[in-house]
Amino acid sequence: MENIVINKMAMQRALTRITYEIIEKNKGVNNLVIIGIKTRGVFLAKRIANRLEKLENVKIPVASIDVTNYRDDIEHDKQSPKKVSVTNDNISVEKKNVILVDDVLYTGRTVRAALSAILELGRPRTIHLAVLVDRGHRELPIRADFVGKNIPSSQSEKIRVLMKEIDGKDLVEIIKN
Ligand code: 3GP
Ligand code: 5GP
Ligand code: MG
Repeated sequence: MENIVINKMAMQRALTRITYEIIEKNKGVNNLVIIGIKTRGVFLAKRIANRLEKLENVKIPVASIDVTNYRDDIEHDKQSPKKVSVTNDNISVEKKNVILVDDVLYTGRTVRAALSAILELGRPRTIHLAVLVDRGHRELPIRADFVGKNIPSSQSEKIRVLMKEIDGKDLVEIIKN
């Protein structure tokens, strides 16, 4: 059974609200850097950056991060040492206000891994977390600062996030097994 929990308009509104919340929390957009967690977190990061740029008339640096190799719950091949891949090599997080963006927040292990990776790049002034969906079930003391929608879920359910950039449409649905 499938059930739409965020439609196209709701996704747009949630991202617009989060954009304003980011401006308010940071008292502007100075020294802001946005880092999206692959895959869909990167598209969300770009959409937020576009909105910020339109509102504040400044260029916002966006990077993407792949933290698969940093997760503590995935067995790692000894041959491939833990490695962060940040796509925008020119990005500097030193003394910056970093906004980390992901689509779904669940156990918190992905975010924990992303935090480690970012802190290895430098020492940001702040790191805040923005997610489109918080589905609960945290296993670590991690919370989001900006949330599109809280969707309490059972562990057997899955949240399917579709984004126009790769899926052809904007939609979030809850899939009950
Ligand atoms: P994403 O890379 O855009 O976040 O992990 C690969 C994809 O599988 C993810 O896309 C995510 O949407 C989807 N997915 C669904 N359930 C899970 C889950 O429990 N864990 C992870 N890591 N991904 C999930
Ligand atoms: P966590 O590390 O917090 O358990 O999970 C966060 C990551 O796992 C997110 O980046 C997301 O891709 C993925 N994830 C976990 N549960 C779900 C889910 O129900 N739906 C989707 N789309 N992704 C999930
Ligand atoms: Mg994700």
